[in-house]
Amino acid sequence: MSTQRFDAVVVGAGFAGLYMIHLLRSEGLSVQGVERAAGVGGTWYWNRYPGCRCDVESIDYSYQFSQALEQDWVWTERYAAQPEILAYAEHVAKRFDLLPLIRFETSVTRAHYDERAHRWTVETDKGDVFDTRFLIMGTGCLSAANTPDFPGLRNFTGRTFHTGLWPQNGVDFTGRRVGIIGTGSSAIQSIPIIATQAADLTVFQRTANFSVPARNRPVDPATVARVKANYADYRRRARQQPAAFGPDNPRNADSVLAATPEERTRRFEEYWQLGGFMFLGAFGDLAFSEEANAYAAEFVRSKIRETVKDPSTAELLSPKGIIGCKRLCADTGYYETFNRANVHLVDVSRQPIERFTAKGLVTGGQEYAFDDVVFATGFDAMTGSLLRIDIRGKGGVSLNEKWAAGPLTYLGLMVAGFPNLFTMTGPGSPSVLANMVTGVEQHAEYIRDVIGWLRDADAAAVEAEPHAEDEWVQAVNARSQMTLFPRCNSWYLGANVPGKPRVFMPYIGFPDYSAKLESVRAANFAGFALQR
Ligand code: N01
Repeated sequence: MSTQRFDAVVVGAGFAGLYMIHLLRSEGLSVQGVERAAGVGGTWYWNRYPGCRCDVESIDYSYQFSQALEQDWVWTERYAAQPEILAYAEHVAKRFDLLPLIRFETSVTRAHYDERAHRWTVETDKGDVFDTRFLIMGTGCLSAANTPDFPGLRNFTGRTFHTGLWPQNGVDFTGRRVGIIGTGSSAIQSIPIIATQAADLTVFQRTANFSVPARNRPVDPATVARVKANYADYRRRARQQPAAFGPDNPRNADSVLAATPEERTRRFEEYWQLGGFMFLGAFGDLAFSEEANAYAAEFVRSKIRETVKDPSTAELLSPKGIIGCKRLCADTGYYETFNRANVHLVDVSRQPIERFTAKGLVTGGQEYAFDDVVFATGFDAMTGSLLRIDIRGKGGVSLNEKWAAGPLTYLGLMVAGFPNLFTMTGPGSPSVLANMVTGVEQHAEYIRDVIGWLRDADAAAVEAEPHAEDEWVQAVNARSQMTLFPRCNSWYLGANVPGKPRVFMPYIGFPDYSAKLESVRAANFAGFALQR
């Protein structure tokens, strides 16, 4: 196949890739999008498991670059479900005529930088070879599915599914014996629904997770009308929030430690009723002090004990650690599901899953037989989707080598030694700790501006300066140390993937990050070096 030349190749057609393609084309660049899936939507294309929905409210979880789009699109639920978000991504792709620019069912396998030409050679599994000046990775933070390497898995004769790679046409569990491994967000959303279909559902739990009721409901037309009447102001206020959403959500700054027991309970109850992440806004010190956090954790445990009838199951479902350290889950009827006679909970914290057999799996010396096993075992987060591609920068150094001890980036956007390569919502940016749609829009616009700066200067390439990268990595780390985030084995730290370096990857605090981007811009893109 002959080599095709472009100004930019954008990898991924999720929310990040779609907007990046749109912006670069508007700037007059020739752009080729490449997407592994058969359609757009990224995470919302692949995660089709029952109950899948967003934990950021739909009023926030949408693009803000087009006022017409913002006004026209109508969400039906407070927390949009996967089919609706996928329909939105498809609508955007059609409305802005992006589909002709994307090659679907195609995965990028290699990307090597030619230092003399200042260009990337990009190869795909379909045999394409693209010669491009800019390479922009919109490959997602939670798109490399993680299936543990269980011995004997290949011997299992039943069906297996991963929540993050769910079959296009859904799965019928009617009358079947189903096992599910994991109790993260994906499991907590899917378990209540699978339980209503399956003859029997067994949940294998290694670590109990904190979950709060989502309190999902149809959108309130009055709220939507109020927000849409001045969406720009709503968005501006949202960007000032730590996670870039929910500007109208009540948040308290006062300390739980200063409250009386009655005040504490009243406040926690009030925030429990609001639903979702808002619970953690009940007091200002929950993310910073273990002593403060323990009160919130105990409140949730008391709710679990109230809800789950069998005391030993309730005890097993009660998380021991810091609430909000692993990502808080938002559910619809999760704990209630364990009151069903056809649902069983198996603790694999002390006796791990040993192996699979033809009939099922073995733990604690006991074999459990299944027709279907669901892996709700998460993702190789933030770096996995980048490192599975053979990316080589200057001197033939691979990204895998460069990141052997953990990801190194400047602003989560560029990597020293890898000119003209951009990582959208990369490690070192707020990414998964903020509204992802707002994060990708911010990055797409910033990348466009860095490229514009390069073109105005008639330069050949732009690269992060090593000292700027070092300082930024330290800043990201120092920030995380001010919080409780590093104190548990979360995927934010890579702790869920055996052998992955333990480094806290996202930058905490969207407003400070935005201020940093703007100060870098004002200083003529300090920390980025042009090459001629
Ligand atoms: O994955 P997870 P997820 N044996 O990594 C267990 C987003 N998301 O797909 O905690 C037994 O959270 C593992 O146990 P442990 C959201 O950001 C959002 O659920 O490591 N168990 C854990 O229980 C979320 O945080 C939404 O001990 C094993 C589970 O598998 C992120 O995606 C919905 C195991 C993995 O949980 C990831 O969520 C869904 C083993 N060998 C997802 N290996 C919403 O918007 C792993 N586990 C609401």
